Amino acid sequence: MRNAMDYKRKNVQPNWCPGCGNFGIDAAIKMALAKLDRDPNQTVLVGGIGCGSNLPYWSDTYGLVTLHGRPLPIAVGIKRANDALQVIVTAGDGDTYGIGMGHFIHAIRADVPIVCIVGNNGVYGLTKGQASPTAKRGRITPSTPQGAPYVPINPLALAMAAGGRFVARGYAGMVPMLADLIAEAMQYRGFALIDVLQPCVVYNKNFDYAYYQSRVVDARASGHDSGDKTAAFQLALMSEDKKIPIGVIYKETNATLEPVAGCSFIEANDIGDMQPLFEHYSQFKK
Ligand SMILES: Cc1ncc(C[n+]2csc(CCOP(=O)(O)OP(=O)(O)O)c2C)c(N)n1
Ligand SMILES: [Mg+2]
Repeated sequence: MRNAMDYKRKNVQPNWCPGCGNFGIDAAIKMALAKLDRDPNQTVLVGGIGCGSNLPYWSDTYGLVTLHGRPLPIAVGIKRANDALQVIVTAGDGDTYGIGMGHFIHAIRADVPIVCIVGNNGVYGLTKGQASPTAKRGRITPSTPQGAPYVPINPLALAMAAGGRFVARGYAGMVPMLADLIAEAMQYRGFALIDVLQPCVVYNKNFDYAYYQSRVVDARASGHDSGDKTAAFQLALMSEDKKIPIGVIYKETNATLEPVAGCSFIEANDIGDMQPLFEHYSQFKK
């Protein structure tokens, strides 16, 4: 059996600020991989650009740090090419819900079995604290000196509205629980979103560990039925001022829906399948 340290890349240390919530996410991913004894050679972490997106650098698995907003289509491509791989996206809220929003919606619709872990810190951490799409309205940041003017994105409600079948919220300050959540997502045969409350102790000081610690509530332990989509929407739409439900919010268990994993086009190495296409293209040759 492997342990979490086996997935840590040797001789490199994360460049995150002391106290960054990404340390908790990083530890939880490695604990989840160990819990399921995943082979590092069959595991691919894919990041975009940002602090959370750098996570593949510190991991002794396969990994890519790609382009801002683009880890999802790349991860979907990897999984379609080789369904045996455990593919995990680690990216920020700016990356996923801002520049990558179109990909987010369509990756959910594609329902390819990958795990998408989003570090939701309310800011663009790497570029020094501008408001992200989840920033509360009125928040003063370097890019919003008069207060963030837009309505914040609700990632969980949005994911369910797009057809998401595994929609969860984690908290970076409760690592063993987050590890269990990630392990559950890793075993799900469909696209799995885990939006993680991730304190950025440098650029979003009001939303620190103390803030979340006093508000997070384990949804299932409090009686939530994660198979009930209406109840799940109610939790997702709940005001977060006093209580914030965490854990699996919605999980569709309808086994009749077979996700689209693997891609017959790539598997088709028999030229016979491709013949009509080649013939069609050959008429455009010079
Ligand atoms: C196309 C493009 N636009 C903008 C940037 C600059 N940039 C780098 S990281 C980043 C935001 C990162 O925020 P988030 O995804 O929330 O990650 P965090 O650093 O908070 O973990 C931006 C705007 C970029 N690298 N590429
Ligand atoms: Mg961010």
